[in-house]
Amino acid sequence: MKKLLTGAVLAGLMLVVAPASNAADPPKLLPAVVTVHMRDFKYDPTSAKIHAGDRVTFVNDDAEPHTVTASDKSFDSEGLDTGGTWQHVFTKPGTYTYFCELHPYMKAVVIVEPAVAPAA
Ligand SMILES: [Cu+2]
Repeated sequence: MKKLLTGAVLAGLMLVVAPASNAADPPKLLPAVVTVHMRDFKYDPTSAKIHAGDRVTFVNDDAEPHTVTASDKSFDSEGLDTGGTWQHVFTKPGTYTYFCELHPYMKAVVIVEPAVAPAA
């Protein structure tokens, strides 16, 4: 009788423990690596959503030079020739609109949300 009870308790524990351990898996926060291309006089994508601390790489695929210039001048790639790349780490949450100084009709935005969890 005692043995049966122990087995039943153990089985019950395992049922409880198994789903709990799955639920306890922490969401993995990979550092986002977002790339924005400059192509055909447009930024692609025109809207990128990231988290604070993420880095964005800008790549000029056009035959013309472009810049990545913040509307508030908080960052500026200066001229990027064909194939040129520039990276920027967005440390503060906010909405950052930017444009090309050479072609001001080129506009896009990076939306920086607060970091979800501290990196372990
Ligand atoms: Cu341009």
